[in-house]
Amino acid sequence: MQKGRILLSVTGFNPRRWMELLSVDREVVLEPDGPTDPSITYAVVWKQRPNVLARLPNLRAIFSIGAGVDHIFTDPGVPDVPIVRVVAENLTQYMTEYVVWRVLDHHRQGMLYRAQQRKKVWHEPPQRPANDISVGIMGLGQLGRAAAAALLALGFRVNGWGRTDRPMAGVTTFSGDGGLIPFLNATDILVVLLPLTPATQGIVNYWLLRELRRRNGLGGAVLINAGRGRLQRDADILRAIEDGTLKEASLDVFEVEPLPRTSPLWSHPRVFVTPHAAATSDPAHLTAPMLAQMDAYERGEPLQNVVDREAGY
Ligand code: NDP
Ligand code: OXD
Repeated sequence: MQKGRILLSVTGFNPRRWMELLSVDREVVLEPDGPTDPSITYAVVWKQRPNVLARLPNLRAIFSIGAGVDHIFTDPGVPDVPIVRVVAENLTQYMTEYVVWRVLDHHRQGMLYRAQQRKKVWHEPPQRPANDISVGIMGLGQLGRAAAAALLALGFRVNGWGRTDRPMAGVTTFSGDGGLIPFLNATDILVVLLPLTPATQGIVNYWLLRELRRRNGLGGAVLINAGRGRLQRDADILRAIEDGTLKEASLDVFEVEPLPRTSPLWSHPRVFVTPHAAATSDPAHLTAPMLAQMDAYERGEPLQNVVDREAGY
């Protein structure tokens, strides 16, 4: 029997490689043959065109090209079929590298040394051991837990905050609204790996940053956000850096992406900017598992990594 067609609906980047690799097993189209095309059984999407999925009668599941799925829900016409998100070793590894890289750079005073080098200054500031620093991970999920394990191996103390209490060996865990302030009060370097949902939008604001621990000798609290830009308020981060609430920040994500050229974040000496590049979705690693899931689902097996639509992630 002929396998159903895949609709590959992507905006913001060229999906050529995704097209090639998905096409090894199924016919792939970039547009359906009309809004009610019966031949489409799966959709693989990144910021799909609004309403393109709404009336496809035989659509069985939607596959997100990313770990996050907020890009799917901005479309008012998302039909009630399962949504599968990316959970993959390769993507997790990229995110772990990013988090470890940024934590170590802040911890080992990378910003100060780069400024000193530009001025040819030979000066060694005080060093402190990793086990004197608490890294707090907001969002102790697939990516947060892997980053936590790597940070623990380096000797950092690690706190984690989630919606529900999910203990992890070696990590001090906090959960829910009641756990947020104690989590922040015990955190020197805050790593944000939350999904963007109605409950988390704008959570990284000035008042939250005020709750981070600022101990003498450590030089101030640090923010690292690789979750989503709309978790944060860019202006609040600038304010916090300017008034000493934060010492430095590493930001991979922004309220508006691409970050507008007029944003003061681009040139701030204590902000490290990357272009939403912490953990890329590599089709060479992700298309085969997607195709395998489609086949397994058609054999009657359950889909893996299905989004909880009520929770929004
Ligand atoms: P998971 O779903 O595995 O983990 C999400 C975590 O956030 C869970 O610990 C969850 O709590 C927690 N959480 C969700 N909502 C709340 C809330 N309201 N209050 C407190 N905690 C909450 O996601 P991943 O780890 O796979 O990915 C996390 C995010 O990283 C993605 O959604 C995406 O936005 C971002 N991302 C960014 C990339 C980049 O390149 N910058 C690349 C890939 C992902 P609980 O454990 O209780 O469910
Ligand atoms: C993702 C992303 O969600 O790359 O995977 O942002």
